[in-house]
Amino acid sequence: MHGLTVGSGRIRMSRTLARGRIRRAIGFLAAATTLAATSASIGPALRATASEPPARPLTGWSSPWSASNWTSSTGTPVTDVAKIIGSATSGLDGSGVGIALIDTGVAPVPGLPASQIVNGPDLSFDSQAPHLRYLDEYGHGTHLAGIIVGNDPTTGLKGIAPKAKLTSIKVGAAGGVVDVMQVIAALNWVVQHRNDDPANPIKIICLAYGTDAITDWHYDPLFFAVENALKNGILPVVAAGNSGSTLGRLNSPASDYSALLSVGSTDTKGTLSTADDTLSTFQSIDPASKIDVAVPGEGILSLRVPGSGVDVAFPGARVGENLLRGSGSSQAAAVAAGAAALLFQKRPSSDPDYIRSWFRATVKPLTGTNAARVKGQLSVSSALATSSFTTTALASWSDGSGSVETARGSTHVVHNNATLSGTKDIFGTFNQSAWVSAVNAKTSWNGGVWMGKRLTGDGWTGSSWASKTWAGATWSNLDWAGQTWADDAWNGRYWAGRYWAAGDWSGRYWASSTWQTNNYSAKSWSTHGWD
Ligand SMILES: [Ca+2]
Repeated sequence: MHGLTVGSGRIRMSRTLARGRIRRAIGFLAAATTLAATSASIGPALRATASEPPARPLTGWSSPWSASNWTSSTGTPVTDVAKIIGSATSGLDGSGVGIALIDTGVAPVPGLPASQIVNGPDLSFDSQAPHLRYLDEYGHGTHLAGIIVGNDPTTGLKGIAPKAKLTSIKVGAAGGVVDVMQVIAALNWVVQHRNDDPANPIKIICLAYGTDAITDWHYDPLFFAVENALKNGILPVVAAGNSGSTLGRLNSPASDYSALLSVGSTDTKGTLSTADDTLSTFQSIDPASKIDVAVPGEGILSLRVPGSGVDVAFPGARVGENLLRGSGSSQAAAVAAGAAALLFQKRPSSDPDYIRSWFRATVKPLTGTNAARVKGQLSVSSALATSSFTTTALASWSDGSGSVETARGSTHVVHNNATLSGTKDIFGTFNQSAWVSAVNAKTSWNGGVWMGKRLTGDGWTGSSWASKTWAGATWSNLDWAGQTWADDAWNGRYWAGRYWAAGDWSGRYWASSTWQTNNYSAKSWSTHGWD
């Protein structure tokens, strides 16, 4: 079923940890436009209470994180997706290729091999609660990670590029809440650290994030950050959005066509043949430009994070203990990112323009409604059978001087009733011209300090379940409104207050049995076969 369930309404999440019984708050809300042709289905964790301030709509499943639906329709296993895109018999597995996943973090669930996961810096609001650092409370990033590098003998899940090295840069907090400046900081970080692991250099950024901004490509700062990745040998693979024809354009930054591989979602019609596939009805389209490639993105069976926002809100999407059906251009972007890793493995010295042109030149035809809004269906097998094509490169670049506020579109985070807007990052004043110069010089990051403000730890000295971890840090700078993080966001005062209904989430789903004890750490890690 499509067009089902996009959450709109306040996200409130609380969790009481079994250890210490300390309640923490993540007092951020995102406001965004509401999708047309959808109906809200809000799970128990998302109910409003009478004592709350006026609702600020949050469409976290569609924007800024471009997953549209967590459906109860028939699921499509990733192994079938691999057959559909022609990668299953390619003999390629992504070995030697690094992929950066800028998303909501990843959780150590069964089927996500620690050996393939690197926890990069956690730049999200959650990072200030050490027990939440790197983890995926939303359930989005883990789902995408499963599509890319999952390997779960229990369910048969196998990612598109199971031997790629996936670096998670967490920017989305509980509920997916994130500001565009955190995404920009993450893009900057990836560029500066793309070669930290010489055996697995980062060649791809999977970005399933987008705003409804109306951009000017000459100046847009998010485009500038994306293009800087391209300039440094990294292919941005970006979800085109799930707004159908409502916006009349793709999400930003997918709308930066020439700089990246934009990805749309198809409905497979439940068959392995691509002949009957059509563009998903939720897929954002641009009447004046074509999305680069489309791949299956509906009802994709990937890893579930028990107790996460998505899992709690859409119990009907669960399949067994380990899997969840997810639909959206997010899932499609993850498929395409995995496919790109296979081509980089095939030709390791390729630059991103070459890989993008290779995909564009070898798409298979798509038919049906709005098929003309896409160049065609991505095909790894067609690409591998083709050696002659024209490589096109980006000719004109954003200078990064455009409005930060415009880049946010209608999505804003709110902390203690203070909206983050204008030329500010989460710590306040942002020197944009200095930033442009620093990005060009690859000096915007110095250790854990971005543009003079400490966002995270200083290097690969942290610890987590993953194979390698970037250290965390406590924020000492004030927020954009001059409020301290410690007093207002992370202690019990805020959590138990009017914004949050403590009982909804913490006891039942997160703390008592799901998170820290049975399902994850203990049972999963010790008994399941990790690749
Ligand atoms: Ca089909």
